[in-house]
Amino acid sequence: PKNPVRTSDPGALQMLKMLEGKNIETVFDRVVAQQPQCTFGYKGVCCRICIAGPCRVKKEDGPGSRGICGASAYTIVSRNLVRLIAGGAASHSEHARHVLHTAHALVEGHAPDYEIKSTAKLHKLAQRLGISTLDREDKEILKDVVELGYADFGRYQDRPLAFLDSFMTQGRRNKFQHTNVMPKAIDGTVTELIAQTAMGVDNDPVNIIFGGIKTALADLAGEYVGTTLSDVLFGIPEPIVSEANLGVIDPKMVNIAVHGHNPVLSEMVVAAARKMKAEAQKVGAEGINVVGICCTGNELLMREGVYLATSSASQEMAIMTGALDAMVVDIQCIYPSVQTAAECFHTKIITTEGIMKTPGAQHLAFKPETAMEDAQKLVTIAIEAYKQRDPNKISIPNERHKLVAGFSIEALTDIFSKVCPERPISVLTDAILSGQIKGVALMAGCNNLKRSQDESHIAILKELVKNDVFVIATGCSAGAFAKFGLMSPLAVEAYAGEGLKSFLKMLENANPQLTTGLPLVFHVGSCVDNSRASDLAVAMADELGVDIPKVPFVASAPEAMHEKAVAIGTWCVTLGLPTHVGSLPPVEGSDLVYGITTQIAHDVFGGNFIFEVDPLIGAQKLLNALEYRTWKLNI
Ligand code: BF8
Ligand code: SF4
Repeated sequence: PKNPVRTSDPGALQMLKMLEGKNIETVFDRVVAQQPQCTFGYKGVCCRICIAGPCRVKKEDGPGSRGICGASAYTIVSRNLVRLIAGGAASHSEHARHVLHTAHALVEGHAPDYEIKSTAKLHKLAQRLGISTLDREDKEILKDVVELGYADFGRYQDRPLAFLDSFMTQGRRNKFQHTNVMPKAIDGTVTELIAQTAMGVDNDPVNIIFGGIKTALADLAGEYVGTTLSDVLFGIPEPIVSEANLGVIDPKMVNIAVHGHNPVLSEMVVAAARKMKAEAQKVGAEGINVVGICCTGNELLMREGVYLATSSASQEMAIMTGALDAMVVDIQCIYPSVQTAAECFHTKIITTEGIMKTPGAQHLAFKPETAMEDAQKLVTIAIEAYKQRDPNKISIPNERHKLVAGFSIEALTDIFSKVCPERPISVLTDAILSGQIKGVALMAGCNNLKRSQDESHIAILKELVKNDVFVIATGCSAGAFAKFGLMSPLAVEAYAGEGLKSFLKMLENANPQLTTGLPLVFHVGSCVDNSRASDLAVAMADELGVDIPKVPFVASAPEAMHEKAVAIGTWCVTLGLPTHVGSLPPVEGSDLVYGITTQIAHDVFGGNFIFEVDPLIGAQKLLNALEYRTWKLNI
């Protein structure tokens, strides 16, 4: 490897070392080959919205300061920015739509392999949405929930999105109405934003950004659909012990990685693998080892305790162990390069969704109607591939760490309720008001190789917990902590400040039923499960009797990369959270747009972006924001 310094993940580092001298290309080579990156694109001042372009803002003033149509820097930067949000919202809602279709097939009797796993979640969800549960069959209730979900995707009437409105504080509902950003439909809002930002339409940066904010809220609604219905179908996560990093790939087993996002597929692969152990043994393996990558890995880790092999930037490394027999992918964050990497080994890449194919990879269209049959076919492909393994090519990093995951808000509330059954969330808010802990931080988002993989996630986490912040994590940020051994009770002693330590100890003492200690950082799920973080912020606001902008709650995406992360960051700000981003989005080309996202947003919504690439300074800014909010609450 030419550039091992681009990762700090101990498993990936070991893998790169093992690859030395073998002519295998990785993302760490390609990121270097892309340097220097185009500064126009970097600052957001390259417009390719119509084919008169590309137009670039080249000068401070005169004709060169505008595009051919006359669009100025603020128009170009804001349009580009909000189109990222549209991409993110489209992605999350595509995922959610798929979960919804599966639930629909279930109620229609066409998906015999799925069930309503959590009646409790179904009833809770229905009550939130105003759907009657009294004397009704679960399937009838689910039918109404699904219909409301579908209506949320395609509504034309003027009423707020149910999967957003029902989950918010009254203060946020009013705010969204007054500022005209309450979406009425998910699909319609995404489409409207694309239309709004087409050539020759909106060129007012404030109006464009408000369109982006509305779309980010539609994104949050999609996340709510995804999380809540996944809980109904697959269960509400509960504390669970597992392990993470490349060392979970077991040379004695048939190894199948599930990679992507959607539990609708990956849950079935796990179920099929559990049934097919004997088939694997027939080819000489000890059994079948399903491991997760990226967010579908997080979904399975949370609900099934499935090992997390790795996260976004090191996804190719799982193949390079030489012991991965198949990688089953669905949608999002799957590098096109996984197929190229697989061609150097025996690994089979199998795509499963109509909108996600890869030249050279096998495609098996996965359908809810034939889910178990499809999943068994996928497992069979892996078992067959196992026979083709080349023992000389196997090199698995000796790196795996124990962890505790599974902290849905229901699970956290349950833990708090052992201290105070009447008002569980007051356990958290009282600890903040008394100064025992400093507030709550959501750590989320991707890897972005503008910095060394995982380095910023780890640096910020350490800084926050040292200063007694209660940290929850999702997505590849959670993946980073898991891979580094920081999501374990053992890490508490080493890294938590005294206040956080005593708070966790108090919770453990009140919860003797827990078979494991509490971790340093609480895994709340995949990226769609950032909706769980929204739930926690809302619950804290309600407990404190204030709106979210007053709650000592911050968010950070230290290595944001995907369009989805831009959408999430934007709704975090709109909910009223100070939101740190450690990889600069393309906004520097317009002082006005930069100012709107970092300052004006605060005046309107009470939250704001904090763009800071230095992780320690970023962490300090988050701590300052928490301290300020707690001080205000206490006066
Ligand atoms: O949805 S954190 S790199 S895997 S986008 Fe992707 Fe980013 Fe990872 Fe999950 Ni989220
Ligand atoms: Fe150029 Fe305007 Fe077309 Fe953008 S929309 S590419 S600025 S002419």
